[in-house]
Amino acid sequence: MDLLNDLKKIEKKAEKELKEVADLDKLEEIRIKYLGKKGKIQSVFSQMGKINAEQRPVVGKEANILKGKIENWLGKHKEKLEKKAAEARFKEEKIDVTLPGAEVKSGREHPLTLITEELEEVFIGLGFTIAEGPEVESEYYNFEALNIPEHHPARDLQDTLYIDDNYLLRTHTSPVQVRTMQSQEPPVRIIAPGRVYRSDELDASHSPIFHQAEGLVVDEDISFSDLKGTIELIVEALFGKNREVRFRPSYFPFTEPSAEVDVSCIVCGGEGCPLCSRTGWLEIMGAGMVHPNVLEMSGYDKDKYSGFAFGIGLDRLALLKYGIDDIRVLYENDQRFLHQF
Ligand code: 2NM
Repeated sequence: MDLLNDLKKIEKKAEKELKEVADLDKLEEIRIKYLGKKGKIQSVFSQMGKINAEQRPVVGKEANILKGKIENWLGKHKEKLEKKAAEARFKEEKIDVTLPGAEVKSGREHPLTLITEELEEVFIGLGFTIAEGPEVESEYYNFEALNIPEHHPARDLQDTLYIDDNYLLRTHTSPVQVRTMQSQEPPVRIIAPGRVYRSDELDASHSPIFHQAEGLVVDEDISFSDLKGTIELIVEALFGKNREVRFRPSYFPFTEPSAEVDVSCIVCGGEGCPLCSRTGWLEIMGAGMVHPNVLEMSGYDKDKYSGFAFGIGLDRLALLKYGIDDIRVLYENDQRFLHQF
């Protein structure tokens, strides 16, 4: 048994193996192999009992020296490998701060939202309140309470989208006005914007879903001149000071008298052009004095109170205002269109 010779062999082998180590896991393996509790150095110490007494301190000293050497090598290697690993990581994680940032796309308000909010602002300025109501309505609120008789064509399946025998998708926002009259006494000054539905095929000028804002004013001594004054203010706020307004006699079951309201063409100013079909006028709303039957059915005293009401189509208004010629773009949500607003 020559433990000194064993130590020399161990040293050579350890030195060779350490040179070949490429990663930290392998390094730990080697540490255990040489310096561990069952390692090669320990095995030399374990065999000391078998050699003669004078040899023991010499072997012990050499074994301790080798142990220190291997520890030292391991430490140096560890440092080197850690540095290499860090460098590789830095290279991988390198950030080019000169690259352009990722674009954060923001949404826009829909043109119909813009028009609705603009209109609401104008009416709030005139002392109106915004009123809302259900889109699924009963026949009573959508037709009967509005003086639309049983066999009126508007009630026809051809024009109205029915849910069942009693319920339908509201064809105008007037039911909101009726609900308001039922729930509060005059004075009433409300505007009801919202979605409405008709059984129409989709084309450039029709959509089965469209948008309306209907206004209602009820108080003592409300006259047609109040209606005219209010509408002139609205037209000025929406289209500017230079527009003419005209009222043409018309008919609605829920108002008497009734009128269509035209504004001088926003493109030609009245000369005549393709937008106004060469008439010089654009029809922008319907209006009238609330029919006494409607006031009465909502529980108002028709001899004490009178009122006016009007309805504006918001889709057409948006098309006019933004110079668009096809209603469908309002419902397709094409980002290239929406991002222009
Ligand atoms: C219009 C035209 C004229 C209208 C009437 C009422 C109510 F509920 F007070 F009777 N609300 N809206 C009305 C009047 C609507 O739309 C073209």
